Amino acid sequence: MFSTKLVLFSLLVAAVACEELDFPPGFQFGAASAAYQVEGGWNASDKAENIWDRFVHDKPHFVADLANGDVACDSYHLWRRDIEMAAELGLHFYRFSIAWSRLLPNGFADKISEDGLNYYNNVIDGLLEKGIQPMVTLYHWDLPQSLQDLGGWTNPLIVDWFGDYARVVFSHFADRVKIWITINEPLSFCDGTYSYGTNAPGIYDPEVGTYLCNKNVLLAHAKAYRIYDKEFREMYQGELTLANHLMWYEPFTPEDEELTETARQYMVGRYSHAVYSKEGGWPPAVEQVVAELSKAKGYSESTLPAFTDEEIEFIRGTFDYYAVNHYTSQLTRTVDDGSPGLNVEYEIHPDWKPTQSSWFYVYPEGIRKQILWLRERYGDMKFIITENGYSSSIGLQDTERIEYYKEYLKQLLLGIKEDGLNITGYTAWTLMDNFEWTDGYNSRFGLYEVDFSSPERTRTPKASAEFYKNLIRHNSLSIYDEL
Ligand code: PSG
Repeated sequence: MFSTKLVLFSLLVAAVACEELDFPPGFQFGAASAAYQVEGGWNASDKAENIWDRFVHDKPHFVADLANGDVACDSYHLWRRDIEMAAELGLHFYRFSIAWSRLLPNGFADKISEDGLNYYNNVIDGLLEKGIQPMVTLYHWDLPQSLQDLGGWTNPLIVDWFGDYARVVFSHFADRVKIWITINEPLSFCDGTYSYGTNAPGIYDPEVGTYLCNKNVLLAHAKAYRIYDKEFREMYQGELTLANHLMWYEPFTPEDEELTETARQYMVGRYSHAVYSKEGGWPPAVEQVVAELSKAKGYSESTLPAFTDEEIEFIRGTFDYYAVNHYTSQLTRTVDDGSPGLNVEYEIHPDWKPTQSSWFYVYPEGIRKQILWLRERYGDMKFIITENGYSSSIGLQDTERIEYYKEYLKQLLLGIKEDGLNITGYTAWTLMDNFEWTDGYNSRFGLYEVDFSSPERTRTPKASAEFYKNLIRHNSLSIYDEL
């Protein structure tokens, strides 16, 4: 009798513990990729050159091992296998991006490539046949070179070029694609290009280029959103937003909190405030930092381009959810040297484990804190994790990657259950090893290994693929661990 009770009690405890590790019913799991990182076929059919094609061919020394994405995973030819992998994992959705210069070889909407259309129709229809929702990114860094030659993201005309491109995409695919990301991680390509010169097209112009790109990206995103609203929403009922790169900044000591918040506004608010905040426009802290920097350079006006009232209204509220790309965190420490601008130093906590990527240390709590910060600043809304994953050089027995996924997913569960965060989906970066930008093929993020030495680009599931598949099947972390 006593022992029966005990057994029943322990079962009950176990069941409750299990439930704690369940994701809400209907939670959506997916995996992501991006056109330039996987497709290859860089000059197949009438596809035109884009800025990454030009960058890797003209400045190969910018990329580790002089690698490039000419062939990459050859998904331009092997898309059937990609869909098979997505189905093997049981993904609810697959996030991929459209290569602008494959669909519109001139960059402009005057000519649409038949082969480009066919390719993306095949991918979309192939996914839907397996019951997998396509989640489509319009722009994942591969601007047509023809548009770069006209000034690219620093030319305000790009707002219309992007709008025209978006309209072509929506009119051909919005009948089947219901979830959209307009632009992926503008911080990475605006700041990456103009502040650091390390992202294609590698033009160093930190005072002017970065902020022009920043402003035009926000307007271009809003343009695509408004076009969807006006011409497509009623018919297709899709959801759109832009995806931001979110590094969590944690104060080194409580005294560092004030400048840490300025750092968050500079790195996250600069690409979020205009869209998600009640008042719109630039975050005041960013206006102040750039004004100070400009003054110190001897300019009589700030190099942060102002928004007109119309522009503020045009951008404000152009979202249906918040797309979270999050990998890592940094500690911020105030350096009181009286110099203009943002006086902080970034550090890594000694307990945070390094990964294969130089910028990337493991701090699982960061993802929960980051999303709580977003909710506090911009209000309660729907969050979808659109990228999260782990980089290593280890092959098929990738236990560290499984550990990473478990820990970060647990933090999301805590955010959902204890903080009431409205997180409805999670996207693993990435379906398969691919061209990791300037890190080439050294940093591997894939659930599937790709053999880049074989012309077949053979894909093999890693241990993490098995983990992810089980997680999705049970909609729970309970089969692995306790909280
Ligand atoms: C994301 C986050 C950081 C740097 C680069 C990225 N960070 O926290 O310092 S790039 C982002 C991108 C995708 C990459 C993936 C991994 O959208 O294309 O392959 O993350 O770097």
